[in-house]
Amino acid sequence: MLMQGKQGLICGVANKRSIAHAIAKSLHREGAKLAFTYQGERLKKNVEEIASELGSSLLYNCDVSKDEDIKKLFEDVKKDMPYLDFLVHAIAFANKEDLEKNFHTTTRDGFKLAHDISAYSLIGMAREAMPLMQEKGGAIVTLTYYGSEKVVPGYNVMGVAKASLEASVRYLAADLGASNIRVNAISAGPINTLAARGISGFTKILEITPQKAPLRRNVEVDEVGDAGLFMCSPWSRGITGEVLYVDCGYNIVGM
Ligand code: 0WD
Repeated sequence: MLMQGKQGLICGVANKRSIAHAIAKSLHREGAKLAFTYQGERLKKNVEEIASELGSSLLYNCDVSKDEDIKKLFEDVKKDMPYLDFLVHAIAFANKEDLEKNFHTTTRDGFKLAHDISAYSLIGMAREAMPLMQEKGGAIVTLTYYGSEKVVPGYNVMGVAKASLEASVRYLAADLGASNIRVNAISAGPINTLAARGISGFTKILEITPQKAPLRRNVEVDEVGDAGLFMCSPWSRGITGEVLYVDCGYNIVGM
């Protein structure tokens, strides 16, 4: 019961396959109290069901592309939870065509959208979460992918947005460290989720990874869940500004 007496907010559950769901399950298993966001009515029912299975009825609507939604989210959270020990940010989005065509055809609007939702949202959320974490300290965890460092066909603008997200993790960690708030990213190997299916050639990524990864397999979502738990827990209390790879070792291989 590593997380007994700890409470936090999970953002980015779309359905049972979501990485955010796996992290929530691991946190729940260790006794954490959870609250969830959902993105609009489209996903409310899914998130409601998942929350209830994990003993939670704390749900908040939040579209992270809207400043007012982020502000209201943390005002509402504060009424239910006067402090937060952790915040899980598992949110990303890019236009489908930007994940299908050649990277050089990315439009200004597509570039802005991917960065706004996939990278800026972490900054906006961290800023609003800060007052709820300042007193006791806290942990913020986001999700990234190897396509931020190396070219992965089809990942395109999302790779550039993830590079921005990882840099934001470091700058946020430097700012928030004085308040004992840690900010880290988990770089997960490919997992078959709703978001992943939007990437053209994702099936190929799932095929190629086990051929090269030292563990000779793809990562399982529950393994990312447990790494998320670790990053939210006191066991990682000396770690901030870091990217932790949970990818069966794929990132260390040169050829
Ligand atoms: O292989 C993978 N699945 C990997 C995912 C490998 C490495 C990293 N990741 C990252 C993703 O880039 C993302 O940051 O993990 C994070 C979680 O993604 P996921 O679990 O793979 O995908 P999914 O279950 O689809 O959850 C992402 C959710 C959205 O779902 P959909 O598919 O409906 O877009 O992000 C949320 C939404 O729930 N989201 C938003 N939430 C609030 N406001 C917004 C928004 N504007 N846009 C997307």
